[in-house]
Amino acid sequence: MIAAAMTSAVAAGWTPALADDKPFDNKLPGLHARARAKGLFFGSALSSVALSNDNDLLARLLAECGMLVSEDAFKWDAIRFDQTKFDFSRADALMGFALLHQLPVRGHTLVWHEANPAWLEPALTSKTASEKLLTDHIRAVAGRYAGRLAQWDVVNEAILGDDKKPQALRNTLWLRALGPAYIDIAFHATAEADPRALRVINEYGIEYGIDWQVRKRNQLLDLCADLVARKVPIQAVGIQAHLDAGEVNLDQTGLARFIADVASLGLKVVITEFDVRDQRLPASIPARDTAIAAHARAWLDAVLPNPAVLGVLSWGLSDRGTWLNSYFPRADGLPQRPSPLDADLNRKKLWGAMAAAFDAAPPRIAKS
Ligand code: 9MR
Repeated sequence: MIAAAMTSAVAAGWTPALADDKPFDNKLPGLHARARAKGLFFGSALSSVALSNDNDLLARLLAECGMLVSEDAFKWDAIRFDQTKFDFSRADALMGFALLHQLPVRGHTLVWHEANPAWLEPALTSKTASEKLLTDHIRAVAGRYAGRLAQWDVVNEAILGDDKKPQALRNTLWLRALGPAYIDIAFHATAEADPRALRVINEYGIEYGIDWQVRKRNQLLDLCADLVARKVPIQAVGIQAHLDAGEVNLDQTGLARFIADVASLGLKVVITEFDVRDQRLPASIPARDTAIAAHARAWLDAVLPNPAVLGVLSWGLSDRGTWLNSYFPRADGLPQRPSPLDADLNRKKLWGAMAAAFDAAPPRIAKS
């Protein structure tokens, strides 16, 4: 029922609480304040380049965000560029900024098939060597920031049914080296190194009601159920939420059911990399922004009601520097508009849609 109502609202060009195209006042309370009023949080990813040279963006981040995640600094290729040395300079810079401003940080990510240094896969010569490399890495990285990170994406993007591996696992360097046990090893090592950070399995492509994504939801659920049954210390599912405003199959009912199923396993949910690409929409900026905002609102309205959902992080606060212009370029060459703030750091309709979605979310009831 919800799905039908929202689909027709989107089709009708419905736009959330916007009488006209006037920008929102940047002095109104930020997205985190709106989320926090319901017991949720809002945060954003930040690149190391922006952290070191974009003070205007940093000022807006402080106004909008209650959590930070680095786009790059905690990945293997940042910390382990050299096999014999650890380089924590970028991660430490983010931690320093966050500490100064008392902002919680999520760590992203300890295990991924991308952003690895070239030396890594050749070094995975045996199960013993591979397990040692993985656990040593996790001990060093999660151990260094133990007690100071709110969450860890322990395993990122583990599933790809097309690879035809057991449990629909993606055929990655870690799967080849250790088999499915790499997931268990990573979660156990993280729990030992930093027991306080929420341990997340993070995934994309479960956002919509299209065939491969519906399959992926079930594959992820099965994987989580298996991990929980075997007492692997997983605590939450991260839904990346790289949305596509040109996708018509929002499937709110299926998405809400997926989240309820995750919650029934005793797991929390975090929306980890929210943004809305628009390469399938026409060029007009007002029309694009309206469609993006409506799409985001419809999606968030399906997700936020479940109390297992803890909060939302956008993958970049502003349209400046978004990854999407290189990964999903528009045919007309125009920059994409996926973020709550535009490239001049002004609040867009998407900002309004997100704020309104937080306002509409049921309050989380604190357990006494
Ligand atoms: O946005 C990130 C980009 O700047 C990096 O070059 C890239 C490789 O490290 O990773 C991008 O972030 C990805 C994230 O880590 C995992 N989910 C998909 C994100 C977009 O590709």
